Amino acid sequence: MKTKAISSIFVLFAIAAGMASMAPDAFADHAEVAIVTVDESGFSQTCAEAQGGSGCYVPVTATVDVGGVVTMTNTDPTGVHTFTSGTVDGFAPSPDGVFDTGVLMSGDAFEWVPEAAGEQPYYCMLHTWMIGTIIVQEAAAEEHADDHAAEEAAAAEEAAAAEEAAAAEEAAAAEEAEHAAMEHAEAEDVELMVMISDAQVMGGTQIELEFNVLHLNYDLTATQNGEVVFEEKGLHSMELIATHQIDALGSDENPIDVEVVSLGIGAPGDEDSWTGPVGQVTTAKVVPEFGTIAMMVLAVAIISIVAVTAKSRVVPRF
Ligand SMILES: [Cu+2]
Repeated sequence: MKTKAISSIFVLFAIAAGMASMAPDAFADHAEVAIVTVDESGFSQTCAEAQGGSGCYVPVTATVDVGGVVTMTNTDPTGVHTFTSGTVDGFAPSPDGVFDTGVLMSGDAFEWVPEAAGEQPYYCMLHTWMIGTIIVQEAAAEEHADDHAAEEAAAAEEAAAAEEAAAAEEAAAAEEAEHAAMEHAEAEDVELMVMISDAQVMGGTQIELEFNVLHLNYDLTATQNGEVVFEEKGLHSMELIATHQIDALGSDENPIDVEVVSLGIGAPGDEDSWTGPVGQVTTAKVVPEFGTIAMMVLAVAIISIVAVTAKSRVVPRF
């Protein structure tokens, strides 16, 4: 028993040491920097600085040299996230097109090589309270003395590990980044993303749709056992989030199938001026068995009218 207690203490030390080496400063290697997402940052806003948190990305402010490599990894086992360059005002995002990881499933990573010095803000398209900053500096700028030596060593180790993990993807990632840049140039505003979440509310099911665009017109249909339990055509979402109440409960045996079909983006009733992708965006099986408050991400999907949709990661998720 005593041995066990002692070894537990060792484990604790190891964990503490590990955590210390993960302190934000340890990442401040300027040639390479790794940014990760905070666990459960998609469900709770407590990580957000507005809520007094320390940031939903770690480190929340990262520094890298021009020509260096920023590796962005979704390390959150509970959700999907993006690193999208630009700013967000409340729920209204303004992507600036410098980089966009697209939807990163847990464990996915993306590399960005900054080409110009300056401050680059970014956010998560799916959880707009998640924001971070990358400070890009000239490579020759500020090589301070050895007060950072230990940290740099730790960071280098960290970076080496990240590099190893990323090495296999590197060539592909570079190519992908190029494509992504092209895609952005051509298709900035026509990519449509819808995320479906659900919760059990008032004996029924609350469906929450989260969009990456304002003013989406769409049809929403829900069926259970082949019967339509909810059907609304020509819905219009003024905001990035729309909530619908369905008077039925899904279960493992009798799930509710939800389908979202995009009709286009624009003012309601003015179909001729609508833009953006049209067609089925996503479907999801709704089984709200996890309490009344938690929203569960059921599906994330992106459709796009450009030819390079293969690069846009259509990710239906059940
Ligand atoms: Cu997120």
